[in-house]
Amino acid sequence: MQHGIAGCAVRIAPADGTTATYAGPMATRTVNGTCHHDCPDSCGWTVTVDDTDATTPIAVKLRGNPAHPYSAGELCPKVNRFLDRVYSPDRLLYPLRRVGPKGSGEFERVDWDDALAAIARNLHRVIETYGAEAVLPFSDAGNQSMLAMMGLSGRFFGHMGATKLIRAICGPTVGAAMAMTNGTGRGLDPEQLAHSDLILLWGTNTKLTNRHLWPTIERARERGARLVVIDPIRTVTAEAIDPDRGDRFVQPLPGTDISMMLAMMHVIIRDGLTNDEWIAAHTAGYDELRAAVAEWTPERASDACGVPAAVIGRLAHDYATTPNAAIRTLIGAEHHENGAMFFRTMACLPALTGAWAHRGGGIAKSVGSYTESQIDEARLFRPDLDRGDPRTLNMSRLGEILTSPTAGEPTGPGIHAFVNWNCNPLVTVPNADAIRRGLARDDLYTVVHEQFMTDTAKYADIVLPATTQIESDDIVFSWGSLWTAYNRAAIAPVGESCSNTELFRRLAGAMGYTEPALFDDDETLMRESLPTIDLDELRSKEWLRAPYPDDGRPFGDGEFDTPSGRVHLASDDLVAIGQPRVPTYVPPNESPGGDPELSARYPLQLLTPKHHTRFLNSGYSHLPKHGPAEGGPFVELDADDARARGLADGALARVWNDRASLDVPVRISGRLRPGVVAIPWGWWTAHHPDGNVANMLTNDTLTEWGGGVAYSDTLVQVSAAD
Ligand SMILES: Nc1nc2c(c(=O)[nH]1)N[C@H]1C(S)=C(S)[C@@H](COP(=O)(O)OP(=O)(O)OC[C@H]3O[C@@H](n4cnc5c(=O)[nH]c(N)nc54)[C@H](O)[C@@H]3O)O[C@H]1N2
Ligand SMILES: Nc1nc2c(c(=O)[nH]1)N[C@H]1C(S)=C(S)[C@@H](COP(=O)(O)OP(=O)(O)OC[C@H]3O[C@@H](n4cnc5c(=O)[nH]c(N)nc54)[C@H](O)[C@@H]3O)O[C@H]1N2
Ligand code: SF4
Ligand SMILES: [Mo]
Repeated sequence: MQHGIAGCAVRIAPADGTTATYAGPMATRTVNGTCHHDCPDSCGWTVTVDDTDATTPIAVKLRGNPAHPYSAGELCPKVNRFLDRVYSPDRLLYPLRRVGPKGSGEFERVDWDDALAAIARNLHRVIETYGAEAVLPFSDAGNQSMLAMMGLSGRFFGHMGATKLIRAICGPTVGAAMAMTNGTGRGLDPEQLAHSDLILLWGTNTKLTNRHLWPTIERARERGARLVVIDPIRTVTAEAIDPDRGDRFVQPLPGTDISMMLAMMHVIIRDGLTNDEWIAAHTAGYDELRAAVAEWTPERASDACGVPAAVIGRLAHDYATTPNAAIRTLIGAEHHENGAMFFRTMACLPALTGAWAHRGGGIAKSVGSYTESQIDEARLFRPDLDRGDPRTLNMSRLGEILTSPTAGEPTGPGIHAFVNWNCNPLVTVPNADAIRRGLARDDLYTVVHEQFMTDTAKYADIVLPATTQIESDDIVFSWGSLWTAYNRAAIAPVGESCSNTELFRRLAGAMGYTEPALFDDDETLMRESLPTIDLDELRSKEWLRAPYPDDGRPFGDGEFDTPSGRVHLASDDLVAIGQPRVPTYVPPNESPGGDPELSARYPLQLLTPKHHTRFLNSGYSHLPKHGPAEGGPFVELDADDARARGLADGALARVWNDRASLDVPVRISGRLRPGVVAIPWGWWTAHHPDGNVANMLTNDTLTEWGGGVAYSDTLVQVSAAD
């Protein structure tokens, strides 16, 4: 943290709507922090704070911190306006009690003591009537800092004996999938892509979702590296390729890539491009894999994935003849019924060519497996405090959990209390119309801790105000780079808001709990949970790099984390969970290759991707400098699909399936294959004329293993809206 005095004249509108004026020079200081968003970049920022009124320091500027080792001074169009969020007139500043029907948004202000007493009374009532498993804690990575995401909530609900939530809507499946092949989810540090000669951006939209990695890719390109983007959408990242330099865009149909990977392996083996020495020394099950891919000619794969056989053949050759070829992947491809097999199969590719032996070769995914491994989970979560062995329920099945008459049966009682923070499920979780019906239940007691009156919060009995990242200290473990960074609070909590850890201390007190570990302060939590990180050093240096091999190669010695130390091209662990030993392509059930009857009724595959540069998930569409600037939601169609339905550009279309329907204007584009449509995700009910959202259409089937969810396997029909 730097201190300084600056004589600038800045005007800001304080939260109460009054205009502050300054008679003289402001007394300002700067405070460094780290972005908390669920984004791989975890950028460093600097907040300028005006201390003129010593009782209420005000943040007047927030900019990228040029000294940050990864983001190097740049933020993004979401967070460049972060102070508009902090001081938004719509920010929740006080506890609220619902006075109108659920969903109406009618609330009245109450004080914290009354709010906490009401919550404790109702949670005790539910626990006494149905048992503690009738309480469902529900959160995700709205703030992915350590304290905000992992501090105290686990202890609080564990001590209560509440149902445990499987939070796997984003990321865990990728790691669980790769582990079936390599014994670990570890991979390349993405910054190693700078050393690669061929980079496959496979199911990731780097320029939009991971923008601070782009300079690394550009460095590789300056050295002559070629780029291949593999995505069912011609994204902004796909637009960045240069075919004249040998770059390529490959456009499979959603959920079909495994067939293409199998065919690539077929070609690599058929054409003698394998690294036989490396295979013999470091893999197990090669013969079985070879037999499995023998039938997967590029022609057969082409029928499944829509990519011409010649393109698959060329891709296989380019990949196998570039020793240090790198695959960069992130989350997008996980969201299919075969999302785990996608990554398990992908992990076989570098094993056939020995790419891991070369600097810049291998697979780069989330690096959370390096950074977050520095957290001692037993010390942070304290499972020793857990009461009993409560059931687990998967967050992606929330609609079903809240609406089935015996929600949660047969393993426990229905859900009667819902405590939600760090997540806006009505907009972000699939099959959201069922969630809405569930949240509307009169017999469900709902508490939401939020910064804004979200679609979900409108269904709460009590809404509690949450701080933003500049209002409390925390530590951010990046999953896009190896840097772990400190976040220093720049200002005091705005209004009566409180941080997530403070929320759970208050709730524990209100519940009458006496276990001391439920009341640990933030300093204790940070000091005790990080055995390999010196907190004072982290604070003074501001960021520390997670341990990673000096030569850049995570498996340079060819030793993997499987029991045999080898890459498992065939895997007994998969058999143990009812999956095939070798990579296998099964089309998603909700896809044209899956259920013919369903796809006859709903012939179009719907993607609902992250699309807008000014949005981060569901968190910005409601803000005046974000939503209106992005122009509103739409459904994107190929020209032939639109013409076949008599839909002109801009016409209002109805997109529907058995789950829900959504009215949205048509945008005809050349970015999609025929048969694939896309609706950008992140808009709220208020942004749609029919009061629905994109996730009301999406599929909540889980991935084969790893607990992920298949919202990108959604079939719909589109027609003109009446
Ligand atoms: N259709 C479709 N659905 C998707 C996706 C998609 O691409 N398409 N992506 C999926 C993915 S990858 C993810 S990660 C999820 C994200 O889903 P969510 O986790 O719901 O996403 P966010 O919008 O990032 O954050 C949710 C809320 O957290 C609040 N928040 C921020 N900081 C704090 C805090 O410190 N305390 C509290 N209490 N609240 C805070 C914000 O105000 C915001 O309303 O959505 C998934 N759903
Ligand atoms: N601007 C912006 N940035 C963000 C976010 C945001 O909302 N807005 N969200 C943040 C979050 S929570 C996350 S998890 C990351 C996600 O980062 P990414 O994983 O890079 O992003 P996604 O858009 O989820 O998915 C990437 C691509 O996968 C493609 N895809 C879908 N299905 C398939 C398939 O079957 N095969 C192939 N090859 N590709 C497929 C989609 O079309 C999409 O272009 O982004 C983060 N960054
Ligand atoms: S949302 Fe992502 S890109 Fe934007 S400032 Fe935060 S970490 Fe950086
Ligand atoms: Mo995510």
